[in-house]
Amino acid sequence: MDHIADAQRTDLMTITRFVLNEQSKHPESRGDFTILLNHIVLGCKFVCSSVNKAGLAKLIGLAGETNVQGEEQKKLDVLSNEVFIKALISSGRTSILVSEEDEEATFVEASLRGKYCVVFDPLDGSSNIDCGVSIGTIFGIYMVKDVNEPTLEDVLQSGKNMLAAGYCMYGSSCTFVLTTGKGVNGFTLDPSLGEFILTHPDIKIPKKGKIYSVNEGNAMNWDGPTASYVERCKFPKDGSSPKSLRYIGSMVADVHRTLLYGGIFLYPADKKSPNGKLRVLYEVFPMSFLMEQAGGQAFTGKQRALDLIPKKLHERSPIFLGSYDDVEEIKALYAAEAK
Ligand code: FDP
Repeated sequence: MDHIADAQRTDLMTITRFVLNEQSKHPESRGDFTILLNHIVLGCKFVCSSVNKAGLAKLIGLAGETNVQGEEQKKLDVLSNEVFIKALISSGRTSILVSEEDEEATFVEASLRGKYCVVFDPLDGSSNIDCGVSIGTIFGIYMVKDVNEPTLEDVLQSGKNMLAAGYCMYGSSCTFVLTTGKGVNGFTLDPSLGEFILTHPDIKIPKKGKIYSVNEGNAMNWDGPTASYVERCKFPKDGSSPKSLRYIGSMVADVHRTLLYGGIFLYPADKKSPNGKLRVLYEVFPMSFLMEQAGGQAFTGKQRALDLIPKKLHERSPIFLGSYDDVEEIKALYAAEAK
């Protein structure tokens, strides 16, 4: 019998225990981050359960957009947004919230204010909901400068100032991936316990990967470096095997696979969308932070992604992220073009 493996199986490292362990290394800490994270985790569990029931709910409500009680059914992304906003405000640890669903930032009223700002996409990849493809929640956390006077500048900061970031993927299992700037750890929801358990400690992305991930339907509008890079993936010049193409079209799922298996995920600029599609604050930054913490890189086509300073809440940026060597290759192509 393998006693060590058995001990690990019965000694469950829940996400709360993991974060409390980290907190105990900082004697000055008052547990605010742990409380905030617990509220984010609660939101994720709610969305996970709603996503799992979505197909069924749709069947029950076949006659239209109403359920059996005759109530109008809220779309999942709207519902998820409401759940996160309420959970984050009630944590008493936030000052400003920026959600993909809301045009304006939410400023928390003074009596409930705390020192953190949270930027998030409550349900990313939502065009995939109806066909059962994995979707997810993405979030990033900043510290407010002055709790008495939060301003938009607290969230319009460079990505390298993020304190923590992560995502929760609602897929064949529900997986929560987190960085607090000291590596990346993955937790899987045990539905029978209702707890996220550490299943992927200290995730490191392979230095080079065998997969590229991009919407090739946009190829006719790509710029030179992106087009040459994808051509090289298919027809390598160094005698190596071509890369495989995998594109789900749901950022959390594509990035999760890239993190675990290696390779590169691209959402480049093109002639129709000169800034790409993905949003800086709650897609590009959190995923770039995770990639760097796992040993990979994230690049915009011009600079390190985390060096960007967004001017607007819902600003977009091209993004190339993944294995260190693969991103290095695309950086070289953009550098050569700039000469
Ligand atoms: P969606 O439109 O389904 O919400 O930013 C949103 C996003 O999905 C990402 O999750 C995904 O990576 C990307 O858009 C897919 O875009 P394309 O359909 O243009 O490939």
